[in-house]
Amino acid sequence: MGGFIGFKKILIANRGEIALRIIRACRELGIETVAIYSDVDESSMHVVMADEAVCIGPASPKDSYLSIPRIISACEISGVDAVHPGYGFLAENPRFAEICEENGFKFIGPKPEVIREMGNKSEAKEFARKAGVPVIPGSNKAVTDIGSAERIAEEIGYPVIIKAAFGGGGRGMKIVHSTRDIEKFINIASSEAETAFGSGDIYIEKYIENPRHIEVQILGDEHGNIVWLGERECSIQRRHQKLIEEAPSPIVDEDLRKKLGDAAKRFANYVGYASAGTVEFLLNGDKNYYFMEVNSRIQVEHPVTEEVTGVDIVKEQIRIAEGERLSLKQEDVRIEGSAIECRINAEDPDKNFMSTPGKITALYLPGGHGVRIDTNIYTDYVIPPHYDSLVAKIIAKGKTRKEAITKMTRVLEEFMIEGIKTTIPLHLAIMRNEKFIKGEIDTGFVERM
Ligand code: MV4
Repeated sequence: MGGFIGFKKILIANRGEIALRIIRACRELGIETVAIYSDVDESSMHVVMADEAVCIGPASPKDSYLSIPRIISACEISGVDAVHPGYGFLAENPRFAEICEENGFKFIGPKPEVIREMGNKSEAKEFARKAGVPVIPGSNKAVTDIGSAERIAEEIGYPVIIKAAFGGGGRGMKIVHSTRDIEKFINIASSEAETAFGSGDIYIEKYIENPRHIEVQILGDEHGNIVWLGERECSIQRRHQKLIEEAPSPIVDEDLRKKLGDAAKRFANYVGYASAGTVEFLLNGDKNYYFMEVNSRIQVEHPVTEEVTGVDIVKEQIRIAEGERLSLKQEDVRIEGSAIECRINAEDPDKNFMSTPGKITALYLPGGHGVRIDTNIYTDYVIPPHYDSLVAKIIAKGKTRKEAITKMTRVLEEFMIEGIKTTIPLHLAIMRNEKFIKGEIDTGFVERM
């Protein structure tokens, strides 16, 4: 057999901190990198740090970071072996993955067919049920007529939640409290879904009040091996935007961790998942866990898992795409200590989180023992208004959760940034919140603050 020698050059189809994260992994693996950038990103750090850079178009994402033909052209002129999509943009677009492969560029992610299956949330839920993973009671498939919707809602009992099959991330959901509202909300949800996602398919579930959001990081290779790297607690969010993530979850004990891990592994095995991925669960007040959806990409919050397991998830993801076997077995995975990530956004918490693009006139990034900062900003960098407002991820690690919170507080106090408003004051308020310190958190926490 002719052994595959691995990638020589990778194109990173993204920008910002995740582009840097991927470039760093490539450099350590001895792989050359190609950045792509839009007109307004010429001075961005990912352009500086990559070995080569190709301008692919104007600021508007649809003409640059979302333009499949422009990105494929960049792959061709730079002669890359593979494409890393990062998160957001085209990361979970099955057609993009397919076109990369059709043109001879390996897509660093799961097979296009698996991305497509995970993109349909009601289909993914059906896979979970068949794989023996607990799912929230409700319609097994997308509901098509009002009659069966009413029957299912009656059967599971109100309140129920209506979700768009191609929604995900909380968009297009409707909570319904009584039978007299069901028809109206089915119609609203379906037409909104049609407009937003191009499909009016919806499904119904029993509504769980203020659940916790807990997700399991998995790695699967192309030889059928799967490991799970423990869970992340992601309940601290506002309007479906995560603010803080941690590993491990303060509510998950060894027994529950094993159940969640086994469930995630069973699911991944059932769908033939080969790459880094995340299986999301909801946890109710009685610590019952239910499958929610799968993210077939590297996630923003992957660093907290890296910090408590010592596994470089992006490097593993690249090696997997090269066809290599996982570098670790389940018994090699140990969760050690506690890590917390705060997402620092260029937003003004006092002005309803309005985004605050503009020039960073002064910057001092904290450091010290147990501190990691993943960021693309620098002094005099101008944050463009066209993209998301994440400016830095601070990850603090301690032997205990308490130590990690203390360290994070110190780092947030030390962080100096001028010229733009950020969410740092909100993060400080959360780190000093008694309930947060006790680990008494759920998805309603920020709204109740
Ligand atoms: C739910 C739920 C309660 N019951 N499903 C929001 C994101 C989307 N992926 C699913 N979401 C929810 N689904 C049932 N049956 C509550 C939420 C939810 C939520 C979930 C995770 C993190 C934050 C959230 C905030 C509000 C609602």
